[in-house]
Amino acid sequence: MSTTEPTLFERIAAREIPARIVFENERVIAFHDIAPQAPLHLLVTPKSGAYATVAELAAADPALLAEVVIIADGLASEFSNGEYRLVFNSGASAGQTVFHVHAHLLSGGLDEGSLG
Ligand code: DGP
Repeated sequence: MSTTEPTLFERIAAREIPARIVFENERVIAFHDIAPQAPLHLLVTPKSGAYATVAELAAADPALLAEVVIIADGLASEFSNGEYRLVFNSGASAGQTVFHVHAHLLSGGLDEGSLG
């Protein structure tokens, strides 16, 4: 039995912490970022916190990474104009603060100069 504490996003998926959830299936959940950096800013993440970074997820379960990307694409069409930036911060010095892999889906009002 693991004694690892649940991650923040596992706690959101378990409804222990409130969030504006917009999508959920067996393995993936998406919700609004608490501090949006674009008119649409969703976090799309595996429900499991087993993978800290996108590279860990890609190595361990590429199909799940592909599912995250395809779901993000659909949400960009559902909630915005279908065009988006998909960002995975990897490592603290790159701005990662939650070590449970997640895609930032940013859409609307982005231009070439903004990094999201
Ligand atoms: P990153 O810096 O890439 O690890 O992104 C973490 C994101 O998580 C950051 O944009 C803010 C967001 N965030 C942090 N705490 C919460 C929370 O309690 N609820 C929601 N919805 N988002 C959160």
